[in-house]
Amino acid sequence: MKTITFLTSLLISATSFAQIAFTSFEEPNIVTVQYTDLGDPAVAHDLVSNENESIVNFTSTGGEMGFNARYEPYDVPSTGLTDGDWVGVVDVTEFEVGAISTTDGSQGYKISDVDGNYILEFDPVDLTGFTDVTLSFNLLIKSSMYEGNGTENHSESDTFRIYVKDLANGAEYDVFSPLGMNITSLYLNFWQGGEVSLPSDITTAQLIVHVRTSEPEEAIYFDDFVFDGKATLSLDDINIKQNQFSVYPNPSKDFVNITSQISGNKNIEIYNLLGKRIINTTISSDRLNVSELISGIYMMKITQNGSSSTKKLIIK
Ligand SMILES: [Ca+2]
Ligand SMILES: [Ca+2]
Ligand SMILES: [Ca+2]
Ligand SMILES: [Ca+2]
Repeated sequence: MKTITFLTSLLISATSFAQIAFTSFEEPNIVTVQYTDLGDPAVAHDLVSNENESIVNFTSTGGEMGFNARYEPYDVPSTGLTDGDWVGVVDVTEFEVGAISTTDGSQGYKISDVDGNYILEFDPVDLTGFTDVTLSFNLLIKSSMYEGNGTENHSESDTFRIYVKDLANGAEYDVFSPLGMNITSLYLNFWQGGEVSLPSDITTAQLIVHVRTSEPEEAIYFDDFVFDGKATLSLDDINIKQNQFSVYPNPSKDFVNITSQISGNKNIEIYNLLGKRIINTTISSDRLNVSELISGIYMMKITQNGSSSTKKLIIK
């Protein structure tokens, strides 16, 4: 019985298409209370999920991708999300969407009335060992009242962009980008699906959604993000290859994210170019505070579960 299982897995792994990462926004809890940002709308900041309000951030538990939301003000700051807005994970069957049959499940993500810029960043996706990677999605653009062509940072220049960032070099690839267009011309008011192929040289991809809107009826919904690809190795070999660490942003300034494909504490040692150890710490999350480091080049040794890797870290 064991032998058969082994052979089967070998055959499947030879050229199989596999789902690499996905979210349908079905795992986060639903709270049908508007989100109110308690931060300063005049300055850019990470958004924090508030108790008993619509969820804007989600930590992955191994199934759907996690995501974190940020806010950036207009050039001349407005109220942002401090006035209470429908943003975050919503039950689309309870909202004014309709035509949900093309989406999966009942939940999606809604962004409206930002009065500034809303940037939703998803967990990095390791594409090592995959080729022919595609990203598919569903979206709905409500209202036909959007103003401007999205090229300026104010309330009469609404925009909505989905893109993938290559975390190894910062390159950005548009998935859905109306740059220079009035998004009224893209007004859908019903769910519409899309799929794009990603460049073959991306190893660590981050999905990002950017929305700039200024009215409650200027609402964007999206759902069903799926990274698919062709596995070039056995899934076991991919797991081994992916058990490396991603470090970003790099160059970095106040903090650096150190991610790996396995969970557990990571020991981080940072040395300057003279070989002097400046930092020696253990982190349980991905984020390391490096604000005490002065500008320059450092070597960072990351150890997790007995395996180590050394990477160059540049501090701006
Ligand atoms: Ca869904
Ligand atoms: Ca608002
Ligand atoms: Ca507007
Ligand atoms: Ca508003």
